[in-house]
Amino acid sequence: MEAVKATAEKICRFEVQGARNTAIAAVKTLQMLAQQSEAKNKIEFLTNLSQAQQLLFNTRETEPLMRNALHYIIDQVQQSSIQNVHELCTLLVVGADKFLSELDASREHTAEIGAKHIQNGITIFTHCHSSTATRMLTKAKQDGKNFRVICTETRPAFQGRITAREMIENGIETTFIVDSAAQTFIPKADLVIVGADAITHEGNVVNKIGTSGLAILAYEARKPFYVVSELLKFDPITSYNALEGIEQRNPAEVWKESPKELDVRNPAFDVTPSRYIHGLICEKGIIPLKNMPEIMQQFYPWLYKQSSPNLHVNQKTP
Ligand code: RUB
Repeated sequence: MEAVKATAEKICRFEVQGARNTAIAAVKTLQMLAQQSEAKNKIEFLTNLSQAQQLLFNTRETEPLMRNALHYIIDQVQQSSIQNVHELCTLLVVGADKFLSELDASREHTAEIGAKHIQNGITIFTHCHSSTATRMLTKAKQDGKNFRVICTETRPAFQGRITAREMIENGIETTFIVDSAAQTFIPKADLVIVGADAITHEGNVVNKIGTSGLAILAYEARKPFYVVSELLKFDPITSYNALEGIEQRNPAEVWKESPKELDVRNPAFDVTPSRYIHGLICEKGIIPLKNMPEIMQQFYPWLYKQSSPNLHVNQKTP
């Protein structure tokens, strides 16, 4: 369990950052746990997996991709008739590999779809660091498109710097701004593209704090606002009337030694209503967010058949 704790700490400290990287790190850690398992029988093996799952789930509240991935992989072991621990380990490792390669294929496909829609000469505004969004922009650049990017620094943890570095390393002309300059710069952009941490049954998108304000600014400036994300960021619990929880991070990230009397808040994410979003660029094409429930039922029906869909208890958004 030490390796699981180490991964959990890295996720909490942002050493692993972004929904996709978080899910990948969690899946790989579960694989490692299975490979090193000393469980004597299936019950013990499943108990170890479930303890690891809880530790990883507790790292970040707003990460349905990680929850969906671990549910999917553990459910396969749980539902199998195999009793031999060694064979169960193989089942888990193979299942996890398959999940990771499908996730990879889905990002590549998403990037191809999105890149086709980037026109020469445009300026794209983005926020925070989404590996899915940066992959799409890099793909467009590799396809020979010339465009500019404006990215926010993304307080308090400055993940926008990761985006800015990645963009210039790929030869994309990039302008870097403080978050509060968004209103000045969105009118200069042609479109806004952000990633997602969670997508709800209603088609609302949860992403890094500040995203919903950008969507409203884009709406006022009459600039299209797109989300680029794997469909598996969809959170099935939102189909059962639960709200997506919003991770509240340590206030010290905002102000290290703030006055004791001061109430410093640090919500990691906010919710952008689907009405501000022109479309979701995903592995199945560019889809209207209001169609999420039907699309998920069609392509990922297993999401609704998880053995423990209520493991994660949601809180109300702030
Ligand atoms: C990162 C963030 C990203 C999404 C999508 O927040 O909001 O836009 O996670 O990223 P944090 P990806 O830095 O708090 O994790 O496309 O890589 O899944």
